Amino acid sequence: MKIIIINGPNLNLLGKREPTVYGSETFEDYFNDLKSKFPAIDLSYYQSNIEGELIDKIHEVGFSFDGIILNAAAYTHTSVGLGDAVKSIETPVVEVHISNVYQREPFRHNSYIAANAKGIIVGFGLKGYELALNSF
Ligand code: CA2
Repeated sequence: MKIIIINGPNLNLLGKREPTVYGSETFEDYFNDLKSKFPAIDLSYYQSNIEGELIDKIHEVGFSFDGIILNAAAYTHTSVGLGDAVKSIETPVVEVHISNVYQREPFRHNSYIAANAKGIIVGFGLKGYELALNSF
């Protein structure tokens, strides 16, 4: 089974800034642990701060992979283009957010991804990615 985790803008700072909101573990460390927990899954990881690069990656994997775990970060709340990309592909997408966006500012309550996602996991910290992986 081929699954990719796609992270959006600023998530490259995980573990390096704002530990009270996003925790103190880097995503690279978390990802390596996750890979060793799921040796049977061909798990890859992509991060970009650039909206068009995220769209290109969704197009690239969206007809051949078995699943996409997508944390589009702030673009979740702003990007019609990412929402359209998720709608246009065949691979199921699970939307993940580390924080509980519904406990935060109202602008984080809207998602352009959610309507076309297979499911949504919010507020469980980095563990949300593992929960998403278990859903495929
Ligand atoms: O909770 C999430 O996973 C979010 O997708 C994170 C986004 C935020 O804009 C969404 O509303 C919810 C922000 C990612 C920023 O990541 C940082 C990590 C460490 C330090 C600073 C930013």
